[in-house]
Amino acid sequence: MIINTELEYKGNMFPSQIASYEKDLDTLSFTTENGVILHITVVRDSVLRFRYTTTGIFENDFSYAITKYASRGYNHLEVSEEEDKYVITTSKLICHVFKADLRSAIFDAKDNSIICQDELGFHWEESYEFGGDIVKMSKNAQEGESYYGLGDKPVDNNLKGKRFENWVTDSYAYGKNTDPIYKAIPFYTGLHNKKAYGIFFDNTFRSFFDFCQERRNITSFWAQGGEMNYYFIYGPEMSEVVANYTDLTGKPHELPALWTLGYHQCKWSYYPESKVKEITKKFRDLKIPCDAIYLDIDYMDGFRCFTWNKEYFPDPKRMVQELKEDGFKTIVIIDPGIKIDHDYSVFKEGLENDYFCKRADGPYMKGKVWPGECYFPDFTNPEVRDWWSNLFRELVEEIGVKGVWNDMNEPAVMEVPGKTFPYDVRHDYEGHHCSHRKAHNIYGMQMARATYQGLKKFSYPKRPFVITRAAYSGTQRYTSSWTGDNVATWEHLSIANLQAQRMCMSGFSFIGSDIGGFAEQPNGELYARWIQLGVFHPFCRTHSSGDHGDQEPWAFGDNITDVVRKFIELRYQLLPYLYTAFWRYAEEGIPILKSLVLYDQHDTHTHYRNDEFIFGEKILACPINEPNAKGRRMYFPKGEWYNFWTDELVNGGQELWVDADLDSMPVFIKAGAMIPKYPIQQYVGEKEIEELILDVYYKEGKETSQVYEDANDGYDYIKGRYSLRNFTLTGRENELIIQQHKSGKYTTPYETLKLRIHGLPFKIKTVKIDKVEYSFKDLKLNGDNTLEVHKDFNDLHIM
Ligand code: MIG
Repeated sequence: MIINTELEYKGNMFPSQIASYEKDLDTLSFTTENGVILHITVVRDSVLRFRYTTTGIFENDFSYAITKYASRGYNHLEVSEEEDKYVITTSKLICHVFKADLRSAIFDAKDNSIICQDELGFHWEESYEFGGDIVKMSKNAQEGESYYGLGDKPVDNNLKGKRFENWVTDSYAYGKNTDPIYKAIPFYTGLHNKKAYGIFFDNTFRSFFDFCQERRNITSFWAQGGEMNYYFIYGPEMSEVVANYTDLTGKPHELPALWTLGYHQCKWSYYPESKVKEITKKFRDLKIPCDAIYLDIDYMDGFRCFTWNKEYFPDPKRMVQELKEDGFKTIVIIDPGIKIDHDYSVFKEGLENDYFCKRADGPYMKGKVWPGECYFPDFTNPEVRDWWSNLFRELVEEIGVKGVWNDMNEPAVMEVPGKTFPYDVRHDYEGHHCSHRKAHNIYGMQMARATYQGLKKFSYPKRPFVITRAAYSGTQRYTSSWTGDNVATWEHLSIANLQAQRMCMSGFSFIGSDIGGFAEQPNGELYARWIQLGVFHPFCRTHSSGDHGDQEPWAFGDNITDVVRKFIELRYQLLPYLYTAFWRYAEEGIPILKSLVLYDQHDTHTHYRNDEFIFGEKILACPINEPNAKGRRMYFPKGEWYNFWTDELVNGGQELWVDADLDSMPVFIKAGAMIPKYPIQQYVGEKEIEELILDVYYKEGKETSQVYEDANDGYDYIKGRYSLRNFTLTGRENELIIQQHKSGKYTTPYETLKLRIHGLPFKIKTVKIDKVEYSFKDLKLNGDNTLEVHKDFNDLHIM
């Protein structure tokens, strides 16, 4: 715990006896004799908000994290008073609030089992240096409890036994267990007795979580200022906890354009224009699919944002247009630091309008970044965000740039202790003026938000695309993200896997790592293994610092190029599958990657697994994390799984060896799944899709699958112009039934579904499509059980 060593030491203070209780609609208010107030708001039957003040009044209620679209409302709320406590009952939860000391305990309303219980509960320490309180909470860990989440922490999935800090930090070449790094997502899921709940501590000050490290049976969290303000989210399924957290903090405001789910190539830096063209041409010559090419800071004139180095890029508009004709979308980097230069229009505008951050006593916040000495826009001011968003007009509307990459937005400052702004810097914070202590963790989020606003405006009627390095809870509404400056080592390959899974279980699914590693150079084997993992991440981009050598798919010899091509091609084939998973995420908050614990928390074997994960709903993947491997052991969750490469059927609930030479990787398909595929394209939209392939994996029993499609970009889907196919597969000993229920007003360009049936245990004799029977002879059936059916069929019986 934090000990206040400044001045007078008063130590921890605690709420005393409850003196009064009031109920105002959905909010219950408890006041103690020593003036502490607790507000419990019933957000939903399974979501309670706890908010404490020690001063008798609450500050303005404002949060950057909580979305205005969050669902609210409950079915049942009852409060009763007993001798020693108040009892709050919803349809999902029972919450006790003890009269003696304001502590609380939460139970499952179904079976009265304990879910989460205060130990000391809320307590605080006065902050002599800054005013206000250091706010603290401690809870009892339940027997066998495990913990998950917290954003981008580069640690094993289960957080038990560790302590963490949330303070957004530029962390070049971080390693396993480095903490904190780029993101602050103060949300975790606790799991015990097969039941999961979540806690989102919505406090943007520097905060800490201790999962039974300091004391074996105690979990605590605290922050250096602000309010004790947290949401308790009940499952009991972990997937529900994550979905409810994502509902609170927001789903992506729109689906990403399909091309953004293709492969991206990046380096620090590709310049001049001829180099960019050489790279893009090579992709097409070698037939390696690629949709996006990146320009890092060297495209600018002296690192001035929104300018071009005309020597390297004499005619950006022409170049971007030519790249576009070849299927490449151009993405450029934009940093927050604005060069102090009185001849530079962005600087002048910022200065004239008073848009830059200032120190406590008035001078501008001056810091050194790539352009030299800079000032920094205060993105927590809505007027500044508007201004910033309009700066993208030329880049996006005129020049045709399709995406913007926000870097250094922690904010990173060079050559100073702490590598960021000092605490005293002032921020608008939507009119709730504050210091950098409070605004630091959301600065990058607000920059990405302002960028998003610009991209959205000027890309219209197409969808915006933004990438950010720094993030706080809720940033997923506006942007994708990458995991920052990793290193080309085998350990970092497994860190990338952990970080992507962890971000997904923290509500932020549009995530990927710098494939191959940013710092240093991978050998061909490491690069190939990393590509294999990367094609199963929602955001798929190779990036490197460049000064250690080339890192393009062809940089490691023909053998490696072939492996890389094979896996990027697989990514493009799986695009409708990934897009469907993204739609599920954007609609319902279901993470795109599911760690095994999130997939099946009832199987305790999953609680400590790190490497295996589910991609979308039906694909089990596990990277090879070691050099010279011919395969590996991995755990299979319960159920039946088909080896993707051989169709061999594996029974789950056990650990098994899987062969995987360098050109392969352990990938399995859940029995009963129907996996949609497109043909291989060199970029999204290269080909008209003439048929949808559905790989159908036989199972005895029932399984449902979905395929979501739309125009791949634009906003028509919001008006109902999408196509959703809901399939139910039912397998019996000598019959396979597939039913389709279709919804949405989008007409897909193809007419045919090509079903390729795997693992069918019988020989096909007859097929009935919508009650019409076809004998074996009439069918366009070839030896491998491939069947072409009209896309609108309702009911298919294979006998
Ligand atoms: O101080 O723009 O994480 O992806 O290539 C380094 C140069 C600044 C850090 C980013 C990295 C990017 C690099 N940037």
